[in-house]
Amino acid sequence: MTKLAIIGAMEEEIIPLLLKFTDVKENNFASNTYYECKLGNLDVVIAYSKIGKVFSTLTATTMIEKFGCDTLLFSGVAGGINPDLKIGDLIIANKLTQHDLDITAFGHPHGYVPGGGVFVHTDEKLKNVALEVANENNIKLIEGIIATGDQFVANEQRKNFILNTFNADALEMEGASVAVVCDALNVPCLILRAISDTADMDAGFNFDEFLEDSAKKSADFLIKVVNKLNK
Ligand code: 4EZ
Repeated sequence: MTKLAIIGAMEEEIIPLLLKFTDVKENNFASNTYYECKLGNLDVVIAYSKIGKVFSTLTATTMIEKFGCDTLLFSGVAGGINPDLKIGDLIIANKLTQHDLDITAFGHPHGYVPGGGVFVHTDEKLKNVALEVANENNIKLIEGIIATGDQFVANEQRKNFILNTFNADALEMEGASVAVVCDALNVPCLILRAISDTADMDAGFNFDEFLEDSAKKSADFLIKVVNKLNK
């Protein structure tokens, strides 16, 4: 690892991260701010992409192609689907899908387009480092499927569709697009999320209440992963 990218979707998701790094320099590019910084000798670039698949694709691609990052970590919050995931709990994706990608009219499964696959996988080694960190620190971390789409899900019907179609454990709006970029460009990635709500009719309310706390839980865990990677 020579340069590490850390992405969140919202400012709230990267604020607790930025505090941990030194020599922070702002670099404005493509209508966004990239924070170039250091952790000891390690070069790190941090940014929040803005919400959704398009903005997160732009940010992930920029991190890799413009800034030369060769490892990518995403930190943020998600809606829980798996009933084992309570607000504040952590999940890492072993694979992700775009739940709103739909050419089923042509007989294809949900999440599939020709040339792509229903699921995109994340890096096994990074995932194992995260699982080790969880183990060593006695932190609950679930490994599972994350479904991504350009919708804030706040109803049981959509949530159940995503559960039944993809067997997803959590849902959010950026993970799969970032993972697709990393897979295509051969950059190992880790998608980490802390639960802020359970994508039901209380989701909007819960999200507002728990965004800050859960974003910090994800950020604090991510820093532990970064420290282990940087040893
Ligand atoms: C998107 N992020 C939510 C951004 C919402 C409001 C101003 C995560 C997330 C999420 N995404 C948390 N809970 C969710 C849910 N129920 N549906 C979709 O990545 C911004």
